[in-house]
Amino acid sequence: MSRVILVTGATSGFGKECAIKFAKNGDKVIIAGRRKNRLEELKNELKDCDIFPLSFDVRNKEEVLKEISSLPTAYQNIDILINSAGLALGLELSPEALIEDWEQMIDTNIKGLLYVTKAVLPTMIKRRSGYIFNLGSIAGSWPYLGGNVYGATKAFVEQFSYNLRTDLRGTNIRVSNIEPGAAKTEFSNIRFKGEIDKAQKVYDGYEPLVATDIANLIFTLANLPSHVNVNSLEVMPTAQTWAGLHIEK
Ligand code: NDP
Ligand code: 8X3
Repeated sequence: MSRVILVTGATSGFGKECAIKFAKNGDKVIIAGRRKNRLEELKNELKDCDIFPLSFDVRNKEEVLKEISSLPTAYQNIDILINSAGLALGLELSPEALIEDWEQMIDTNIKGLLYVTKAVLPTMIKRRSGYIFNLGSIAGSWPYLGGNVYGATKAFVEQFSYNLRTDLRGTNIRVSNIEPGAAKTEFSNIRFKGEIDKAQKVYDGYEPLVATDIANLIFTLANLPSHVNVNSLEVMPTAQTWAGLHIEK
């Protein structure tokens, strides 16, 4: 039976590939993002699929609640929420990092994810069914130079995912925190604010993850029997491993 999927961050990267994967499977997909032109392009690309574009900025609480609560009837019963909207800004060490970048990451990765989740929960609870995928990151568990607030926002996403799952016991709603490592999307273009050469260097010399890797994993988890909950899934390119513990001498 076709499910209703809400994907935030559907204009690029993981979110976009999740939207494509579920839509081609015959699910109804609500694609969300700020860039309306990208949403329209994706709708056209998937013209044989059931797609509903919904443009909002996850940082705008009123807009999030208004847009999600006024969905047409056919899209109201959201079965799966994929919280992919998010970003890293800058890779400066804490003393040099811009406070405005920190604020934007907190507002998007933490508060935005909370607003969307809060908007979707009541119907899931009423229907005693649902699946929430949060895009955490390896950065939420493993510090790296310049990761500072980005990593901290993803640590929040991890703990919130576990706590949400705990609060939702008895509701049949599943929650998974997906924690990818280096994946070649527009992520680094955004982090380095359009400095494309710098962004490209992040992925030079090895085979990074790509967005379809993560979309395929999310799709697989979404199709597991409903009594199975994968709490977290850490995924890295084979070429990437944990850093050694550095001692400054
Ligand atoms: P992309 O930059 O390719 O996509 C980010 C998406 O987030 C875009 O669709 C963008 O849409 C959306 N977005 C950003 N800010 C807002 C906002 N204020 N309101 C609504 N939508 C917003 O990056 P990825 O696909 O790689 O990243 C997706 C998620 O995965 C993020 O949470 C990221 O932190 C996480 N992640 C990424 C990894 C990577 O290496 N790529 C690894 C681990 C986790 P628009 O601009 O149109 O609004
Ligand atoms: C993105 C992964 O390692 O670039 O969340 O921070 S990393």
